[in-house]
Amino acid sequence: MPRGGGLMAPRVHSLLLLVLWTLTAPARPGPEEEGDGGWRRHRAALAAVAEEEHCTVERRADLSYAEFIQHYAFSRPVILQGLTDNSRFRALCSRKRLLASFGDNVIRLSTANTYSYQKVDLLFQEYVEQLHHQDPTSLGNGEHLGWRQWVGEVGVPRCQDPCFLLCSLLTDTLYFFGDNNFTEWASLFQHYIPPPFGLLGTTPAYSFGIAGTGSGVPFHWHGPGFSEVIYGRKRWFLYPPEKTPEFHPNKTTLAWLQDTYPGLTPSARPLECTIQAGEVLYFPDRWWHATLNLDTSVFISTFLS
Ligand SMILES: O=C(O)CCC(=O)C(=O)O
Repeated sequence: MPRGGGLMAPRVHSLLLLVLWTLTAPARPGPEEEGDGGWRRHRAALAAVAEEEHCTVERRADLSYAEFIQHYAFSRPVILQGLTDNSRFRALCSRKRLLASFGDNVIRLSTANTYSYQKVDLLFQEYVEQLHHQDPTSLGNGEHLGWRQWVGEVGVPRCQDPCFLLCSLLTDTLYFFGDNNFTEWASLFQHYIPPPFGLLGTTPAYSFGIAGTGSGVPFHWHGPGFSEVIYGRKRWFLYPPEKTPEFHPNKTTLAWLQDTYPGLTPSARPLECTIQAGEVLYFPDRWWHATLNLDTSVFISTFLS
């Protein structure tokens, strides 16, 4: 009998060990991740959360302020390229450096639902650690894409109140974005160079965020602003103010993408595009928008309010 017992063939045994290792190994930066600042991409996410087939938001390199005002500021979104160089800020936002500087900070997470104001306080380090254990196919609110495929639409288990925090963390409904303590994070924010385009009568205000693959914010609207991706990729969906989207405020963007988006006629589709690291999306006043992080993403918005 081979050493190690005859219950399991050695190849199966090695395969099982490999699967177990893949599931439980902590995220370690490898050479391929250095460009990601250590914000490891979740391999399983690739099939679940994909980029759009056609980007329908214009990309403009070297846009002048006059052109911005004339063609976009009050009328349509645009993706700005090459306007600022935030490589210093980007280096400071690597996983390792953020953890070293801010790991012990308490951060405030919000539920990523349109009309919910649930807040949860957590150590930044704990939040970062659980990002790598989030399931990119989670649909939020305790629902899971895998469960749906297995059990259909009926009888899908949901998180109940007593397990709210645990379920929310596991099912990706909590989001670190906005609610930043500007005193504690000032040493980082002072290195960010915002897009150099202001709007008369508005003051810029930052919101910094880090979020896991498959997470995002469902449709909502507010004043105009810019959103820059520092690491990762973020897919945006946008509708003009007069075109209220079909969506459920308590469903995640991923659930909307699975359930609603495929049934939209071409004319009912939103403008959409995936913003890559280093790009900046501008959204005009009162435009509806929803987001979906295709990777673990680090991002910063400049709201003009
Ligand atoms: O970046 C995100 O995921 C959310 C951004 C957003 O919805 C906003 O800026 O209002």
